Amino acid sequence: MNFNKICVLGLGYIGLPTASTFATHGIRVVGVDVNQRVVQTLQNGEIHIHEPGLRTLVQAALKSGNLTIADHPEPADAFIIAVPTPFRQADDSGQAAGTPRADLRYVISAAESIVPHLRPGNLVILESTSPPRTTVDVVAPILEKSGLRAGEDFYLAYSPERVLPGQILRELIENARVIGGVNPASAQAGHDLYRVFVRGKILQTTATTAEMVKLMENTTRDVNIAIANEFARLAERLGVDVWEAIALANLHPRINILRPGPGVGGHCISVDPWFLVEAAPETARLIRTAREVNDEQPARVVARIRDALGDLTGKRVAVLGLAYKPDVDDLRESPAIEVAHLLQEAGADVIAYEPYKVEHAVPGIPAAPDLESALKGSDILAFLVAHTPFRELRPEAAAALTEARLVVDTVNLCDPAAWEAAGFTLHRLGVGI
Ligand code: SAJ
Repeated sequence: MNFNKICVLGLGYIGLPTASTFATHGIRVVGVDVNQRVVQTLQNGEIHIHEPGLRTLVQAALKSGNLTIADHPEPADAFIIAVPTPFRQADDSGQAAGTPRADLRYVISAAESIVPHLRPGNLVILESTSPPRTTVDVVAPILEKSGLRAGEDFYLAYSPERVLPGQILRELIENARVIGGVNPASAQAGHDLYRVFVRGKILQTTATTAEMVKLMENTTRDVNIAIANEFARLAERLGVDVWEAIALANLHPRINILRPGPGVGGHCISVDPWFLVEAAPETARLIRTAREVNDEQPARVVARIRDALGDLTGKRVAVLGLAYKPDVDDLRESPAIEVAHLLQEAGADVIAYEPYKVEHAVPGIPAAPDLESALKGSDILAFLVAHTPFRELRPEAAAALTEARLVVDTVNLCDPAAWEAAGFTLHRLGVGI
């Protein structure tokens, strides 16, 4: 199949790089977003999200004339839906109390907006991470309101995005891509579209398998992080240094234990496993427990800070790092922010320093303009993200900036001997005494 023009609905972390990459590969692309601010920002040649290399790519795509930005779809050969699928707590849906459910309203309204433009022979691809069966049970019936039949009159497929924030542009092109069609012809049409720029393998399967693949990937990572966090708790109980134990265990050729930490953040791994729990709560028991273990980590970090400091009332805590993982500026679903809020609830006076987003503007969390202002007057330093600037901080330099001599290290970035030699007492997550 040949594609001259495509419409990408949703210009976020996935839609914008995808739209721009198609455009720089010679396809005419209409990038659609319902948010007027996003539309205007892009029309002015600016971008609203941070990702290395994205600004240059978007500007090249706009300059080529192949990428245009609009607030509604128009007729095209293919439509790609890349809108968010957040999750919300259960309501009266009959799910066990507290089981978050996928919120499909953006997927539904994007599919509805395509209906008036859908023509025989078109291809529609859903990329948003979704509960299994969404493509066949939710998206197909909406598109069929056009009078056309999915798989017969138009092609319909699911293709998960698997790119790592911070490396999106490279991984978009190089990663293997899974395309699941509602029938083989739809998977083939999806293959033909992504072949335009994907250099990795393109593997064809069914739509529901492709949905499941994506959820299994992120769930596996979540469960693996949960076991690392559980090992850290056991190590604290048993008087073991979990970091040393993990390093030794990982010498085994078939073992790769991940890193414990203050919790699992970001908009994917902390969300996607719930889509499997939602699909079969009575079956997805391990998955639910792993989610709960990881979600408890921020409270455990606060408990460690309390162990070090005693009553937190009025104590000044330098929260070092707010991003959801090292060396990114993305604060979405960040466990570090939850730690900051829990500290405040316990009466602490929190000052946060995020080197990649100095003016972070998280409501209620005061931002230090630099490390010096964060450290000055603090009673304790809490390292919550293993950012490179923190890794490179020399303990003598830190000691010169603050009277505080207590450090809580939740990400194993402090060399214990060096920090202790500089006069600090170190409390390390996952290290028992
Ligand atoms: N984390 C740990 N310990 C570890 C590894 C990670 O606590 O050993 C934490 C991080 O600090 C962070 C969270 O887990 O808070 C998630 O970070 P991540 O780097 O594991 O993953 P994401 O969310 O940035 O990207 C993931 C990737 N999925 C997998 O690696 C299976 C990416 O390929 C997906 O495209 C992305 O989710 C997504 O959009 O679904």
